[in-house]
Amino acid sequence: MAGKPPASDPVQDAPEVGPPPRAVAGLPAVGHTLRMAGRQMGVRRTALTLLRVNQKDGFDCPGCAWPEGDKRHAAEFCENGAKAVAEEATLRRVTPDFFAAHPVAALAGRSGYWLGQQGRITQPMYLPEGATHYQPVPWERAFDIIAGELHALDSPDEAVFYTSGRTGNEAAFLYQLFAREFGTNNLPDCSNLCHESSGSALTETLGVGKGSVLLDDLDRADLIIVAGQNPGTNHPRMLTALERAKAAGARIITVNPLPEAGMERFRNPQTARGLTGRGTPLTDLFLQIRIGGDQALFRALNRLLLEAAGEPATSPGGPPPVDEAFIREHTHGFEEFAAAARSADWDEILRATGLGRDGIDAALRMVLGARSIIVCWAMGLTQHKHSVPTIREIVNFLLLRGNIGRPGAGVCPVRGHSNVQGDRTMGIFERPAPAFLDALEKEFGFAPPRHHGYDVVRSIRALRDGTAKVFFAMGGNFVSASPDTGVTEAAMRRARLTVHVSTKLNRSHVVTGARALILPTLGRTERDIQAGGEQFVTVEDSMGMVHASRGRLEPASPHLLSETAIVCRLARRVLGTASRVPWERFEQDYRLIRDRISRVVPGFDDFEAKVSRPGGFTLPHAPRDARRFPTATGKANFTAAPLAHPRVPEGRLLLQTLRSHDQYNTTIYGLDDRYRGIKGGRRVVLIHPEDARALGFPDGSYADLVGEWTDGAERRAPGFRVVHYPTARGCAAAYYPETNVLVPLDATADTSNTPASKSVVIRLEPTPPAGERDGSPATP
Ligand SMILES: Nc1nc2c(c(=O)[nH]1)N[C@H]1C(S)=C(S)[C@@H](COP(=O)(O)OP(=O)(O)OC[C@H]3O[C@@H](n4cnc5c(=O)[nH]c(N)nc54)[C@H](O)[C@@H]3O)O[C@H]1N2
Ligand SMILES: Nc1nc2c(c(=O)[nH]1)N[C@H]1C(S)=C(S)[C@@H](COP(=O)(O)OP(=O)(O)OC[C@H]3O[C@@H](n4cnc5c(=O)[nH]c(N)nc54)[C@H](O)[C@@H]3O)O[C@H]1N2
Ligand SMILES: [Mo]
Repeated sequence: MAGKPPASDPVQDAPEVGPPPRAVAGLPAVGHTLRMAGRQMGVRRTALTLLRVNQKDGFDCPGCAWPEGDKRHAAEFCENGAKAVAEEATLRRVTPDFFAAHPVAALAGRSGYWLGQQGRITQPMYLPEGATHYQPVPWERAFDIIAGELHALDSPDEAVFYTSGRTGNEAAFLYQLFAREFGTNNLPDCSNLCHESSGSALTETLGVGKGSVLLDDLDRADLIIVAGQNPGTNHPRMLTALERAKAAGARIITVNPLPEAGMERFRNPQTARGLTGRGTPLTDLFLQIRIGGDQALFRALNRLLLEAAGEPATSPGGPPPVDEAFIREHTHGFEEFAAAARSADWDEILRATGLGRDGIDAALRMVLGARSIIVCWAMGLTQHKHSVPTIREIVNFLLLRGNIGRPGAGVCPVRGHSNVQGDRTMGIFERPAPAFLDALEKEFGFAPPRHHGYDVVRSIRALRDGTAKVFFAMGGNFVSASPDTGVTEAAMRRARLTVHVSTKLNRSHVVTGARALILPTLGRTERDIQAGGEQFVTVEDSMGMVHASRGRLEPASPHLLSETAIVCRLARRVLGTASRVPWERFEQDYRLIRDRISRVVPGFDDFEAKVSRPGGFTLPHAPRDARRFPTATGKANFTAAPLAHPRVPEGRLLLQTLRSHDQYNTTIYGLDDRYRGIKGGRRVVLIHPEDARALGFPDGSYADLVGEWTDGAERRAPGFRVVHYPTARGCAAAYYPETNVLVPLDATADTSNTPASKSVVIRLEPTPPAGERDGSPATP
């Protein structure tokens, strides 16, 4: 039997705090997983479902975008993948009765955790203007309402079409096709909040905005640098790959302001020894960097490599410090870069990184001894004002030693959502390449708009200013995932209509425009039957591998439509007979969609045949495959940017907003963060004991976090329990989305426009715990 959802909202600011574990995963993780999954779907369904995750004939795990590899275990899942599956395959249901019993205003007072725990949405629901409750609505009427609002707009650019990264390739391709045939490039996506900085930096320097590393490369690497990433929680299957890499001789440098337990010792739950033994130590060198110090660190390494190149004795027997032949043949801009690196100022480097020379020198020795180097990163590098130059500095570092287009080497931005990379490949992008639009035009016979659309931040501004009026979301939780919660919520409330294609209830359903719709859809785990028979969808992982995903479970409700069907019916209703796209046939048979994709998107020729093979296929990647760089210069570009790092005034801290072990972005599975020793609460702020003492906050005291930004507006996240924690000095950490209220809308990364949610300047103000304060705890 599955358990009931929580009746009331738990208190979230009084956790138990203890020491983090000495090793991660192993038996405790397996037990924890089965308990959590069992609560959502009962024992039998848990076993049946979890055995299907990431199998070649099964469904793609909705957890993360880490690739599967060829040798699969019977249970190719990890703790957090299993939780993601359990959330979706839950037996709990949100029915029209639920909506009749709960006014929207009351739901808006609930935490995101409580909303998500209520279960799967079973029917399309409509909130008419001025109504207090959502009411059931037939699908056709829902499409009429959307078409009515879209047709009433003065311009197609007054509509915004958001995508979260779970949408399969087929639905994503049709969704962008629909938006463009309707007439807009307003296709913001979660990538804008996530790896956009990686895409911007890599496109400019290497010509391809994706990683250049395949799973096998990890086995062949001599050195793997993991910077700004917490794989133990967010990409647990990566730990298995790192363990294997170490067994094959690789060394690992971890760069992080927090000592993350997952990178210390790993007990592989797929092996008998891993279940019970002491585990494998992963990190050889831990560089506890200050938040935002990574550009300075890589510049320092680059400076030292250039200096070492002048003294050939530095790496006897090893590869030369600098790969001059590669630089000559394949790169552009070396001189300017080298001048900037050579003049990098040591005082500034040490201030920015918070590291000592000894740590940087130790890293240099490991670099000099390594022929093939991989750098992996995630949100710790992408969500700062200077993220794009930071990632470009990593590219400089790899280019210097010819570490692009060689086995065991390369750039490895580790993506988040399971198909976020595929959605972008399918054309979900507010700034599409002209060649992509040309291909669409040729294939479908209409003229797509050429001017750029809104990304996430620009969409919020447009809604706030009334220049966007209809907001449509293909998945996700835009209101909670976006920065500046106060501003974003007010912007959303100004919309004429907000529409969400969703599996589960979330805050974006209860902070709405004048009218709102919830369109419930099938999840990855569920069978997708159309007029043309049983369908599968395709996805692309973080390493450019494309494969099929087939759900096997009975859908959560007979009223659900697949995302593809929703797009097809919406497009038919909105575009009518003017459209020459065969929407109806696309809905019946997804092979027809793949056929069109094969003719529009490079690398997808012979798509159907290739994706029907077990395990799928790898997309081409010119720098990786042939050291060909499709950049403006036709070469790999070295770049020289001024050195930057966040400035923090006296008495203030630099806050990063990150994930706990029991959440998937805005979906909160539970209130523990086991790998950081925190149990039963999310309103915590982690601060170095010395900093906390200097500011007058003993461990266990309470503080409001108050944002300080140039616009002078007050941004406050009330009531956090202070936890003394060994983070880098001057830095603090607290969970997202509770702290999104502190991230200013205009504080974004240069070039990529990604919110700088890993470097927020805050001060602490003392406050009593929630129970002793006036009013109710601020939980959302
Ligand atoms: N279980 C689970 N899995 C997930 C997700 C989830 O929420 N839950 N989310 C998915 C998504 S969409 C994404 S994008 C990924 C996110 O995966 P991660 O990027 O691992 O997620 P975060 O929790 O944001 O962790 C950021 C890490 O960077 C470090 N860091 C912060 N600032 C800096 C800095 O300036 N420099 C350096 N070197 N390090 C820094 C933090 O201490 C932390 O270890 O995970 C995906 N997988
Ligand atoms: N402060 C701060 N903010 C951040 C971040 C941070 O580190 N700090 N990280 C950013 C990052 S990396 C990301 S990727 C974004 C995430 O932003 P989003 O992708 O918008 O948010 P999610 O929480 O992943 O979306 C969860 C919702 O997706 C819906 N859903 C789940 N599965 C499906 C499905 O199969 N189909 C459909 N249609 N809907 C489904 C459910 O209704 C669920 O409530 O948040 C960003 N925001
Ligand atoms: Mo993400």
